[in-house]
Amino acid sequence: MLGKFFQKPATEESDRVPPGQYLTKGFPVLTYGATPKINSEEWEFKVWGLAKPATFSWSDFMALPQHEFTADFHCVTRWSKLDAQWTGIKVTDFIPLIEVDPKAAHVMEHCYGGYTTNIALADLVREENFFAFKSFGEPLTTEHGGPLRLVVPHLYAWKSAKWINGLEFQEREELGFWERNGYHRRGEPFAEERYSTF
Ligand SMILES: Nc1nc2c(c(=O)[nH]1)N[C@H]1C(S)=C(S)[C@@H](COP(=O)(O)O)O[C@H]1N2
Ligand SMILES: [Mo]
Repeated sequence: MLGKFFQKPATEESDRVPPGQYLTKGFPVLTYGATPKINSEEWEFKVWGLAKPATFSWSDFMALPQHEFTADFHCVTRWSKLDAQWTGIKVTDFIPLIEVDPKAAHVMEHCYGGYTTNIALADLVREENFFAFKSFGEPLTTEHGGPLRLVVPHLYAWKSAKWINGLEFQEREELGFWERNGYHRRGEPFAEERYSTF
């Protein structure tokens, strides 16, 4: 019984829905632990590790080009939301502001509240990835990661860090919070990379 909130995909949408996922028209909130409350004046974003250490303010981010994005969103707990609407800044527009060591191949995403998730540098630096500060035209609510979150549409949504406040560049892969707790290190939904296999 899926109920009225979770539906099997219509045929025209089915190729966009990864195996084992159900569609939701709402936008569930999925947070482990407490929800950190940060206003944009005190908000800071840092890079470190195999990148020249640097700190960015809210106005540094807001000075970057802003775009509208439409992206499908797949949670490993089996809900998917198609066509989520966002306003944000492309990861590829942010990266030129920092100096990344050529040895860097992996990144740890860090967040207010202590959540972490790891991602390969090549999976992070993709044209379609963005830092979102609005959702459906409204400022991103705190529960959905406001003031700013990452969105990585091609991986399960646990890689889309809410309240993101830093990127730690690394040579070797380290595991983030869910990855240390049995989830897959990459998490590609069409390959159903849900759980770690070792
Ligand atoms: N900081 C932080 N980011 C997070 C999470 C979290 O618990 N803390 N949950 C992840 C998971 S499992 C999912 S599915 C999405 C959910 O985003 P939403 O709550 O906006 O739907 O955020 C991801 N980013
Ligand atoms: Mo999730």
